[in-house]
Amino acid sequence: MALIRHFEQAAYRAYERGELEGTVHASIGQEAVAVGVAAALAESDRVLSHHRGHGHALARGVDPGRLMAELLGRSAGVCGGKGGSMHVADVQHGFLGSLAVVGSSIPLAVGVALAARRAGTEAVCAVYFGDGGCNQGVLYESMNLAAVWRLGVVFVCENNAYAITTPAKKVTAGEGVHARAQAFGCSALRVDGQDVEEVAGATRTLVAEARAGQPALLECLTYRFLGHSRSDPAHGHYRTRAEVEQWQGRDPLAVLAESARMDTQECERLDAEAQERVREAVEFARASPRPGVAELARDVWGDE
Ligand SMILES: Cc1ncc(C[n+]2csc(CCOP(=O)(O)OP(=O)(O)O)c2C)c(N)n1
Ligand SMILES: [Mg+2]
Repeated sequence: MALIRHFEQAAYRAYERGELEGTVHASIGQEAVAVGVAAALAESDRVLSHHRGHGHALARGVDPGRLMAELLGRSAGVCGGKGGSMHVADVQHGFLGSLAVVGSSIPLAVGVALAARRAGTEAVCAVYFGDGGCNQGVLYESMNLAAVWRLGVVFVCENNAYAITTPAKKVTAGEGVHARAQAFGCSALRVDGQDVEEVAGATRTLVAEARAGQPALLECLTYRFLGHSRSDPAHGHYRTRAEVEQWQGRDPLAVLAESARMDTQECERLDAEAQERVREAVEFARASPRPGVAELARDVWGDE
């Protein structure tokens, strides 16, 4: 979690210096979802993500240097510097991709789980999406197919209460996405997304079910501490400063640090270690050249 926090802070600074083009969607405040879910997955499992996906990639074991290089558009990046912040994939780590079109990674997870079944493996596919993504119709086609074919999909909804400026509560009918999943016969749990141990525990339960052919959904109640993307201030017009501060009082790193599992010295050591890894990641990324024109058409077709 500390690695994700420092990494995204560094990405923001890189943007401010003009080293990172486009924008950055930081998951600061939501680190426990990325880490809790990843902790419950096996190495052979697969992950798909969305536009706010740096944390999901890092939690999955993607190298911070190669991820930072991707964000800075350098050829040492995991996608050769041609994907950027919102299009990250690292197949070797089972991170099959973050996709910027809201909801678009969800049906891919069903396909990945079907492929795993056909290959005779027990691998599951976890797919992260937001509360905005949960109102895309494709989620329900995906749940339906996963349920009737009994596929190993774990749908992970990161409910951070807003889709850009739209409050989830105003646009989500019924009791929420976990209740909708139950209507399809999926197992579903709703957890405190600020508590990494609670997220990991619930994910373990659901992953075991998914491996046995019972698709599942995990709804994590969380909050992004910063704005939607780099251009949105942390205290946008759509949410009050008091609300932001109340959630900042439930910082996932602090929640874990204050739990009986950690002591202050260990937290400080891990934080310093994470900071150093991010410093090295930025250095590594900067040392890599930008992809040249010759690389423009490479990776467009799978067989080339
Ligand atoms: C199909 C589609 N519509 C609109 C957008 C623009 N857009 C980018 S992020 C976003 C909000 C997504 O909200 P949510 O799913 O809750 O994720 P969060 O940003 O809160 O993590 C929107 C509407 C998009 N990328 N794709
Ligand atoms: Mg959201």
